[in-house]
Amino acid sequence: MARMTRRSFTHSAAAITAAVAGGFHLRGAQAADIRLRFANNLPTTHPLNVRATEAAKTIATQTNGRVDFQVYPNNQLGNDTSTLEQLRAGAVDFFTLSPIILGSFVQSAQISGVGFAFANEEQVWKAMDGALGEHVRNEIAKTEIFAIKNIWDNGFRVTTTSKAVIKAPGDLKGVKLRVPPGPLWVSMFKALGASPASINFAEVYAALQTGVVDGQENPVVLINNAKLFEVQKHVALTNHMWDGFWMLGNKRTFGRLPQDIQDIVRSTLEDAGLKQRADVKKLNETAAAELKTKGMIFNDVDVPAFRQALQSGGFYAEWHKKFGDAAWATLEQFTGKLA
Ligand code: X2X
Repeated sequence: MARMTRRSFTHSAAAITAAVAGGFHLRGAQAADIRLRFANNLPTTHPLNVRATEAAKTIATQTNGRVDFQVYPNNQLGNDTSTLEQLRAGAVDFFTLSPIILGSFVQSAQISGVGFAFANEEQVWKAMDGALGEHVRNEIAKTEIFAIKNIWDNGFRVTTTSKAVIKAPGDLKGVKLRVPPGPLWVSMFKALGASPASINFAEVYAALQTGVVDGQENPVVLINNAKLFEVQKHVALTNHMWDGFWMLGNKRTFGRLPQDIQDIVRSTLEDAGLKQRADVKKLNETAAAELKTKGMIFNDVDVPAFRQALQSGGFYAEWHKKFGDAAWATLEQFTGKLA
């Protein structure tokens, strides 16, 4: 190993100090690597983590090893509430988060989660890859974070319970239903007569297992992947909202990367989002059948009754006012008239 002179030591120490202070984390004594930490709340085997891990390999290859895109699944760096704060502070560099949980910070981001708005995936992607997604990304960009286009997919959310069978809004009366920490969720399930409890996904399995809550709501792919069939019995096919995951980044950290690296990271994550959507779509074809073999009991619901309950409960009027006429019109451009 070459002996280090006092002068060269001073230079190297200054370079390392500057690099670390600048948020670029050097690994060992090799050429300056850039470490980007990506956090999320999903199981390692979920398509989101499979595609993120694949994207990390692509980024490493395309940057000749200069970028180490590190994937931290399953709330390893903290729950959603905590990780959003870490992202804003730059302690985490990327984070996938539901638009509706993001709504606790960027209110207008929740608009893609309005209850019973989208009828199918075709409407969702036209909106999210079109004017509605652009509107939300522009709102997010006014803060210290930004969203990569091509939102990743979670799916249409259905409602599961341990005992109650949910067929119409009246069946939700008094049901202690876990919802993610997002204002729109609480508002919607209160309007439907349930007793919503905001709990981060990291704590959901235990909350269901111990009976702290009676039920929760998530897409069937995630119910299967997160093994919620072990602690839930009934699945009401409410499909009450579509949900996704914005790939969010810290603007300051990303902006300090060389332009060629920014371009590689951005395009790789955009491509990964599209591949992840296709994976979820494929898994959606078999998830319900798999859950039935694991003992879950499915039932259809009276969707018009649910929409009517939101209408008469003032839910649509409340959120139309919160989002504003222009954004609401953009939403209805894709969903049709909601209220
Ligand atoms: O917390 C949930 O239920 C989850 C995993 O679907 C979201 O991130 C919104």
